[in-house]
Amino acid sequence: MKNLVLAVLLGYAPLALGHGENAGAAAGIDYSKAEPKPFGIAADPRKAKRTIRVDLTDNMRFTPAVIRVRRGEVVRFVAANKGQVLHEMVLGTMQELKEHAELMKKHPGMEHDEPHMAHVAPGQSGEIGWRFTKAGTYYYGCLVPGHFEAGMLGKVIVVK
Ligand SMILES: [Cu+2]
Repeated sequence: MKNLVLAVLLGYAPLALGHGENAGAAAGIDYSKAEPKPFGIAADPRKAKRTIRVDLTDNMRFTPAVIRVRRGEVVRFVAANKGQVLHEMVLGTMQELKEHAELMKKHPGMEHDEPHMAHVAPGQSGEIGWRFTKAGTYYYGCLVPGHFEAGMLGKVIVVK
């Protein structure tokens, strides 16, 4: 398993450069046109009353791995990559993250950038502004091939 993860990491490494310029998904987003998702809607991080910093590390973990937020509050996530390889923070339902992780395995070079995700080069940080519109349990995962499978997953508990 370890070798597999390593092979995947090495295979993916060159892409890290391409992603490097993306300091945060929040840049250049027109929030008035944000599309509602089952887990909420993109929101201007400048309107957030709360910033939650999440560290992304090469042991395939997010710290913190559990976050509690209030329904309706705008949250600014700052995803800081403390590792040596590309990581990402992608918000979603468990089903969406699983489907997306499968897609990433089939198309490792797939480039996509949406407001609910931040691709973060080593040593950089990315930003996501989000409003969770429904109470429930949602997730954030790293969908760099191999990372999600290795357990790079966190949980957002949205309370009323
Ligand atoms: Cu990762």
